[in-house]
Amino acid sequence: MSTASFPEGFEWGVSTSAFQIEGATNIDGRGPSIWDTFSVDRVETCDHYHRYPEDVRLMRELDLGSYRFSMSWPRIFPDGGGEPNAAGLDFYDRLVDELVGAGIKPYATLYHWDLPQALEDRGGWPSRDTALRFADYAAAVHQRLGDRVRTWFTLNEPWVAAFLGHGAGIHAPGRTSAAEAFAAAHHMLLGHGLAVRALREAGAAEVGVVLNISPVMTPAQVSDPGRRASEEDAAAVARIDTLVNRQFLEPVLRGAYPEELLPVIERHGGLGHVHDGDLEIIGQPIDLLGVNYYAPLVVQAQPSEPADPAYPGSDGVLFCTVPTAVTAMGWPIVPGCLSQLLGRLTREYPGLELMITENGADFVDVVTGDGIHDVDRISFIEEHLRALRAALDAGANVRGYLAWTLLDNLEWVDGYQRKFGLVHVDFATQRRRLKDSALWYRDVVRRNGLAETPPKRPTLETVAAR
Ligand code: PNW
Repeated sequence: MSTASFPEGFEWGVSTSAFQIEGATNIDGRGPSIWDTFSVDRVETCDHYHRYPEDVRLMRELDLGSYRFSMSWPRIFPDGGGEPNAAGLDFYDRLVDELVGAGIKPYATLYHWDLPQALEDRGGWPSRDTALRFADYAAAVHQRLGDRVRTWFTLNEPWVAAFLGHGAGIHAPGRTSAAEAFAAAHHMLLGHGLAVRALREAGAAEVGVVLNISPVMTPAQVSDPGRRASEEDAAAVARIDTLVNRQFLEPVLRGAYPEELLPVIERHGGLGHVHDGDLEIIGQPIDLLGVNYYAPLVVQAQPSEPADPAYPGSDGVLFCTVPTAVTAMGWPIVPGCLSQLLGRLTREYPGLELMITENGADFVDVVTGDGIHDVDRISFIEEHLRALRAALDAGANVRGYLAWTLLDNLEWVDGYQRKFGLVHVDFATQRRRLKDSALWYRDVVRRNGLAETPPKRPTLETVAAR
């Protein structure tokens, strides 16, 4: 096999999430979510709720074989419980039919951060009851869609939802308590485990979870991964790795919290929310781990540094910026980290099947009459696909790659300024236009791999000449 081609049957697609694209927040019985409450921006976004046939056609046009979308819990349970809202289920029924009709394999995510506000009002994720309600929700949607959706992801990026939402307070629901963040994380994990059980009992073919895995390293290791860190820096790296990665990987894949995390939770509200038997539920076998990778976390020891509220117990750790290329959001671009992290998962959890469920970048696109020129996005994805190819060579078992994302959309607190789409959306008219990256990605999909020689990065003159 040439270095640029991918294994036969490798899956190519895109990911999206309900709150970021659907709009239509007030119709067909949908209740408010914590993001409707928290968002300062308008939430109509891409109106995918009404335009899904066009969006599925776009995916078809790009020859994509797989699509990960999320379901809006408050469409199905507007009040958090009781009987499911049939009109909400109908929407996903239509969407799944449209996908299957187009030959696109659906991957459903049950929770991409839009908790029903009604459940937040009853305590939200810091309350154990939310985990039980999550399992009921999983069973209800499976009952309606399980004949066509084979693969179910429970949670998307529980670290972000728990710690940015309850620790740092920069995501919904905007709480700022380390104790609540750890309790929320545990109840999300418990909800995952209970949902896995419910889905298996209902006969689901495959079940998994999606984690944001950020390789953690010192500034020197960004350009020289083999570089040895000082003892202090290595300890700083390990602490952050435990909070972001191992806090979720270890319970799900080994049924236990990392030993070194327990005293940290103990110091922030205690372990009272962890009941006997919880870790057995959380650690039930899964079929597939979804990996979202954007950027590494770069840290070093700095004794005077106070803890960052997104990382309780991180006092003495400095988060660093490094002189690498960055995306418009300022996230460092380090494609090699993708190979590194796939290698690590393969080594530490042998036999685990992986899927890249998000990878992509926001850039300022050049929008002209003749097209949308996003060379930076093409280079970003191209370089990450080369890193993924290297990881496959080294033995990682990766089923597919889903780019983030199909459409420019509502990027959470950053609103509409951030552009992650392969497809440009004019929010005034809802007109969709394929960007250069979409056309380039279609070639990758058709070829099942990259061109032997990377496309020459266009210079300013060649962009202007087009
Ligand atoms: C992911 N961080 O979010 C989400 O799954 C998407 O919904 C989102 O649009 C995409 O990445 C781009 O941001 C993240 O601060 C948000 O570490 C924040 C972080 C990581 C991922």
